[in-house]
Amino acid sequence: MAYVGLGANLGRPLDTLRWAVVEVGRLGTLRGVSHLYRTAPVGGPAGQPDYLNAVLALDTPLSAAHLLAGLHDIEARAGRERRERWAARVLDLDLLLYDSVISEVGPLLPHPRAWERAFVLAPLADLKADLRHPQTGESVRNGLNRLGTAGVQREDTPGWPAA
Ligand code: PH2
Ligand code: MG
Ligand code: MG
Repeated sequence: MAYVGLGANLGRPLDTLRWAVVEVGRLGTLRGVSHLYRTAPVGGPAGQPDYLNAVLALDTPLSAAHLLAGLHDIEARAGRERRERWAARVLDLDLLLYDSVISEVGPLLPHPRAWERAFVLAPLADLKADLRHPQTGESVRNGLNRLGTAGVQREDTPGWPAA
């Protein structure tokens, strides 16, 4: 199973994320869609709009590298422009986990900051709270308790295909 983080804070984030769920689903078989979260921006320039974040679980025949290429292609088709690091963006798709693969080349796995960000762990906990970090062994639930959920608010949105 692969887990993909979705984020957007420019344009029409809800429409973009809805579209992205369908597009990411075409890279394999969707096994889960988290709730949607409205989250305060972490890092980057001051004054950014809030993000909408979610996480998808995907079974895919693609390798991690091909999956990441597919995610980048979807970002590009959403009109993503790569500017300064952590700048506001139309769509960000992050490969968080790919089975329990640990990799320090190619796609970095697990995503290096996944267990440091409540905007990742809160939606991931909707799908699999007992999932453990392949290196540290910390569960998603414990990581979220450690980080706290300040700035991360579940958004119950009609029509969102939630967990
Ligand atoms: N993504 C970032 C930087 N900061 N903050 C929130 N709330 N949500 C994100 O998805 C996010 C962020 C870099 O990818
Ligand atoms: Mg990101
Ligand atoms: Mg990214």
